[in-house]
Amino acid sequence: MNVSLFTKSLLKILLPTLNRKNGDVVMSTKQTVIGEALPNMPWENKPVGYTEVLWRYSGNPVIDINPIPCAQSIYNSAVVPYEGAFVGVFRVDYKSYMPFLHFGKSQDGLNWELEHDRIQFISDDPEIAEMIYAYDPRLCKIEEIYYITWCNCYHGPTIGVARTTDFKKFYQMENAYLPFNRNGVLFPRKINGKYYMLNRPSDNGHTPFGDIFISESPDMIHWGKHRFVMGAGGQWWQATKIGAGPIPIETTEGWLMIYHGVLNTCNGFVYNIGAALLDIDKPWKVLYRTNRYLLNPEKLYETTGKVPNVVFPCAALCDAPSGRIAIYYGGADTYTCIAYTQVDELIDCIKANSDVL
Ligand code: BMA
Repeated sequence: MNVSLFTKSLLKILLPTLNRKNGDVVMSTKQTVIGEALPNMPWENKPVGYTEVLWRYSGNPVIDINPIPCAQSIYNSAVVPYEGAFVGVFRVDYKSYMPFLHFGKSQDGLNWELEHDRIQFISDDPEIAEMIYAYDPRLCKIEEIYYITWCNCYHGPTIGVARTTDFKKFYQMENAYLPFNRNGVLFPRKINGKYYMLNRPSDNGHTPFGDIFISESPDMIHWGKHRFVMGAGGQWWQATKIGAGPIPIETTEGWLMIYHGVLNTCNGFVYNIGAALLDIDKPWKVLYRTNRYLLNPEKLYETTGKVPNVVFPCAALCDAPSGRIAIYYGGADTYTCIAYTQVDELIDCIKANSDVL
């Protein structure tokens, strides 16, 4: 029996546990998320009468426009639990509109203390270290190391990779791919002894196409065995391009991958949020995939800003026992926002509204 099957069986036997569904504590015979408890993560119950499976934090946006002196906006950013609180790597668009990465910390995941200077990555190779722009970071803890992946400029956009253990020194590694590529999203553990990263080959501009692929690595430096995961197409909300969002969440039903899907209209792109379940041991195999969006731009902080009509998820916090999930997403390329969901409700919704293309 492999490790993940063993973990699944063990969880099924050992739990009942306490589940908090929509805020009410209920006895449950299963825990769907395979992960750690995070009882201090941001949370708000679903508003009474609200029927959608993702609901917005009532205090959105959590980071408003002109947040620190150098910045026009902070959005599409990455957050993880760290030493009993939360830390983040943030996409900061300067008043030149050039984006760079800044570190931030927070006691509650809502109120952020943001560094005014950008992260200075340490690298032995000046060619790799040259920082022209950096955006859309993801943060992933694998075996006590925190990896940052982001859209990095190396003769065009590709996936930059760095690691840290203390959020003080950040070591930049090799770029994962040749240009052009975006949305590099690591899995939070090795699978069959290898690292895996979702990614989205693209072009040098506002790419009018894009499918999700997965790549394998023995060492986080050399990436290969590229496999197709899923493509744009089908329903219009995801017909133009798609890209992985937060670090996938391990569940007894597969890897929960929250992603963005893009509609092309006569007035430009519209970015929405959907979700899929991927096979635990062969994550390039899609088990279920939403045929409708789960969140679309409709609030002012999503429809009005630098780029109107964008909701773009890059991080998620999860409390495994209760299945609570907080998704951090960018609104209108201007604001940092949060939406909440509960894992069992979300998985039921994915399964009930699925078309695997
Ligand atoms: C994508 C990326 C994101 C951005 C989105 C909408 O191509 O550049 O950073 O949020 O476009 O503008």
